[in-house]
Amino acid sequence: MTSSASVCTDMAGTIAVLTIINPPVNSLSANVRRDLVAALSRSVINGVTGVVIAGAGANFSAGADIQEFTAGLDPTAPDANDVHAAIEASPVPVVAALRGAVLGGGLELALACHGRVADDTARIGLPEVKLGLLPGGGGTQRLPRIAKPMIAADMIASGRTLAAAEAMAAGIVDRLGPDVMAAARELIAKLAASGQTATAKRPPLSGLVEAIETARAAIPAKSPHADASRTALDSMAGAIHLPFPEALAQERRLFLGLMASTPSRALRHLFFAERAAANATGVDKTTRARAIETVGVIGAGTMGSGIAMVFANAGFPVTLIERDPAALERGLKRIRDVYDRAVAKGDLSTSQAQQRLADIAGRTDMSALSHADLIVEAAFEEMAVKLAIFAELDKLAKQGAILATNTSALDVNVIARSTSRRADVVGLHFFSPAHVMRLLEIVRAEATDAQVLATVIRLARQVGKTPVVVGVCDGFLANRLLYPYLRQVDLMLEEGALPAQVDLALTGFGLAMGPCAMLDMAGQDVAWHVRQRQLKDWNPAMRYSRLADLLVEQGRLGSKTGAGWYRYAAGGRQKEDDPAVEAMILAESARLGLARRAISDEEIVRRALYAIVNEGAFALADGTVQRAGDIDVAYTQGVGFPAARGGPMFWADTVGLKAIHQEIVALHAGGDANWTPAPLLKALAESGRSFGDLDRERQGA
Ligand code: T1G
Repeated sequence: MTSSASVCTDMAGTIAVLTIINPPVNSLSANVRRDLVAALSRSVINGVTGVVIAGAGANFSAGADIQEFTAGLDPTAPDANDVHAAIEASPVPVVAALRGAVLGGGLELALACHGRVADDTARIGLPEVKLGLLPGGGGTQRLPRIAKPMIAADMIASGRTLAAAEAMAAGIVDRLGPDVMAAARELIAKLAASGQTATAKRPPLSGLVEAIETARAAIPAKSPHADASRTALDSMAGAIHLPFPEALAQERRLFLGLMASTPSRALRHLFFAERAAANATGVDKTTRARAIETVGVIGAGTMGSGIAMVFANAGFPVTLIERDPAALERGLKRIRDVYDRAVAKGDLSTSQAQQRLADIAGRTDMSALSHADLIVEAAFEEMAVKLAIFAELDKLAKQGAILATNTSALDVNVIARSTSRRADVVGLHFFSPAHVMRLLEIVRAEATDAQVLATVIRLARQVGKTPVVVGVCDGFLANRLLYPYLRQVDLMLEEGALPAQVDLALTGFGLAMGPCAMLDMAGQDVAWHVRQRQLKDWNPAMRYSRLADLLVEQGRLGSKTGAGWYRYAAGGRQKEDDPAVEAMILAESARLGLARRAISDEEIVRRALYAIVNEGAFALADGTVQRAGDIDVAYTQGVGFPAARGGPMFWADTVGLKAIHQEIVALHAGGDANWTPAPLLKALAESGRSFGDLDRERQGA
């Protein structure tokens, strides 16, 4: 065995086995590319009869080292195309042995080999578009020469991953079997006998034109990576019109163009921010987690029934508690309806739905939770109700059980202090609908134990949620930053805008839903309760609009009552402008003596989003949130902020904190304390630093 830093060479008879060693996912960094080319040429010089390329550990390779793109590519190292050309020039067969992740540049490396074998752990795909990129190492040229065109075009445009058997059926994998090394040796023998063909020398498979058009038509208009998908297909079309070397050069140009684009920088930022968000102070990979096998959920309302499905969908037995049989039956029916719809849409098989339903046991007696490892309280959003439940849980829950509350704004410290096991209490704030929204705010109370945090962070990922750890404050993170955002919306309605204009301006910017439609969907009464609580110690220097309160006083609670900022046809979700609301707004402007003025969409976007950014800076300063990246993950996964803009804090960095701070100072000069500039924003702006710089500084600290 000979070994260089990241590739070790073993001999199996006359076959050289080159193993990539670059934990945790064998990304193809500059060193790996350099060492692969060296090991390959050394093997050929030594007269081997074949070469197997494999990955150390569970994965073949997760592709190019994404960090390199941000840090800047190393011009001295062979690039991916150089590595692939060396493989294709090999006088002896080169076979890739695939296990685990075979993604992006990892698959491109395998496609440049003369053959591919895999076991059933292999997950095979070109997910580059999800990073706002395209396969820049020959993937758009070699895949259509190997795989069925429809599948090839769909893989490249959607970024979806295939299981090993699917990849075999698509023609990507030549052999499937538990022992990839044995299969690789057999394939090398066969290729040595029949002669190997470089993938680049093969013609693209027929039907590619239609396949590309079909994939192009299937690109969702609102996809955060729609541009990258279209560009990837443009590059793929090169396989039809251009000789391989020219098509490869075109692919490279298009790749570099995307790499420099804001959407790709934003999506790469979110890739790492999502992983960083799972790291909380005092908790790391060595922190021991508690075993969670059984889960209890208290309350079968909209949130409780959704949370029960989150855990049942991940295979946990769930006990769902309600105060009486009728309420329990309503909750169980809500769950059955969701699964029935999923079966009807083909998202779930009947047996899967039945299994999940069987995993949810409804009870009306809390003592049924005495064996649960985790109990999530999702009862009515009132402190007295929550304290009564936690008092009972304190008595009946087993020692070491984690007691979680799904409150969206109440003080988790107060709830924890009401028990004798404060260290076991944590907030788990799911977003509605809980079984759909990926964001999970993990609210760390003053006494929450590190083990409890480590447990729920890992559990969140296990049930398909993205954890963001936040501190206790009014509204935690996502809602806290929404409050000033919604205040600006109401104030702009007083000054001259109308609900439809505000929503169109922000959906035009890329938000999944405008604030007026969002509050109508969530319920105007929910936000009203929050405002009533906040008004108890309101700072009179902050302008307050009572417009949304007027809606509630008129019983316009949103789509559930058929009217809010908009009116909704009978029971429907289809909204339409309501002249009654316009009249109410104009009357309020007149009552305030405000001369209504034209407000541009740009002003709407700036004021609404600067309010979020400013409050985000306050939250970063007071420790509610550790990283600006956490805010970006929370807003792109929980509040519908466009991922292609990277989240509010990343977006603010693209605008420039100096300009934002200057505008906030100007707005504040108007006398409204809503625009009190965050000192942290001021400091960053004056020192020419960004939120990204702040995160890097804090990570390095
Ligand atoms: N580059 C750099 N770091 C990577 C990485 C990569 N490609 N993939 C993962 N990591 C880090 C990640 O940040 C984390 O670090 C650790 O590895 C474990 O990852 C030319 C342009 C493989 C399915 O898009 O989808 O090839 O937080 O927590 O849940 O055409 O990682 O521990 O410090 O996600 O088990 C295309 C990206 C690249 C695949 C494993 N490839 N990776 O999931 O672990 S672009 C991808 C994943 C490209 C070429 C182009 C997942 C995974 P840390 P993890 P996991």
